Amino acid sequence: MTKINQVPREEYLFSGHTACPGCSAALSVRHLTKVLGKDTVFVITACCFSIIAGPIPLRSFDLNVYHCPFPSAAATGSGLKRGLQAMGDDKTQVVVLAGDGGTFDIGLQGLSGAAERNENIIYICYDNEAYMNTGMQRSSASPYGSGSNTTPSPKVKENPKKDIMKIIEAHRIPYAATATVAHPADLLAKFNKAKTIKGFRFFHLLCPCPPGWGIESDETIVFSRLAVETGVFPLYEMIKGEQINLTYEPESLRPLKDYIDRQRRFAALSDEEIAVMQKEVDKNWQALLEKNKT
Ligand SMILES: Cc1ncc(C[n+]2csc(CCOP(=O)(O)OP(=O)(O)O)c2C)c(N)n1
Ligand code: SF4
Repeated sequence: MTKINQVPREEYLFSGHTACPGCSAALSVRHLTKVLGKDTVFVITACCFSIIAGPIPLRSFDLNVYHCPFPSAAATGSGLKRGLQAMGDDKTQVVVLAGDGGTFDIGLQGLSGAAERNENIIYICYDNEAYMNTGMQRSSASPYGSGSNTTPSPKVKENPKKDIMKIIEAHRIPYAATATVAHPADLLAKFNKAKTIKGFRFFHLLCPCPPGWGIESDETIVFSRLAVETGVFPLYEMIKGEQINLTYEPESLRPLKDYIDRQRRFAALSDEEIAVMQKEVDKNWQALLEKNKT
């Protein structure tokens, strides 16, 4: 299933859930549930999805959801999967769903442990590049130059974004991939592939967030696409931490400014600072092209 008209019609994330209008994280996970189907249980750490899933007795997922403390998501998912297997259930997919705060920062140790043990779970990091649920504080996934409530303009974030895929690469897990909802066929193909693989599988989903990024609610797809077209967020998959396959390659990269402009979080950036960022994007893109095996 790689064509958008082949997406299953079943819905496992009901409309009327409490994500903000235009939330690309909710849309990505809606696609994921359609691919994985009913034999799925989500482990959700504190993040926007704790709210989107709904407080008991309300629910927006037609799937089992297990809420866990912030740092323990990957460990909780691992235990749940092993428990299911001990009961003879091999088919239920255990999916950890965590934001960038829960992944890059607070859950990194548990994530590394589960990846190193090659636990048989899928870990989804939806990266909106800040702690959005608690009012937009910077995380280690926030890009250099971005404003947030803890890095208010004009003293915006001075450190570069942590490269989570390089950390994952070091664990040599069976499958890891980047994806965005702007390329739904690519996203679905990767979810489908992950479904057929055993062991630890990791997804890094870039998820533009209208209130956090200062964009309109109908622009999340636009900015997802611009992130890919400018080389800020390349689409690729990684097999066993060795083989890297670019799954989409723009004919030529668009200037970074096209992506930066119109996002309120970057409003304080000067042209000189954008030029520094452009150099970094170009360097990372070249390094990826050299590793690309397709
Ligand atoms: C150990 C711990 N520290 C802090 C919090 C408060 N908290 C709840 S949600 C959240 C932000 C989560 O950010 P992220 O993981 O990026 O997900 P997002 O909110 O962006 O969806 C924080 C800090 C908590 N629940 N537990
Ligand atoms: S704050 Fe951002 S990530 Fe959270 S629900 Fe709203 S749009 Fe989605």
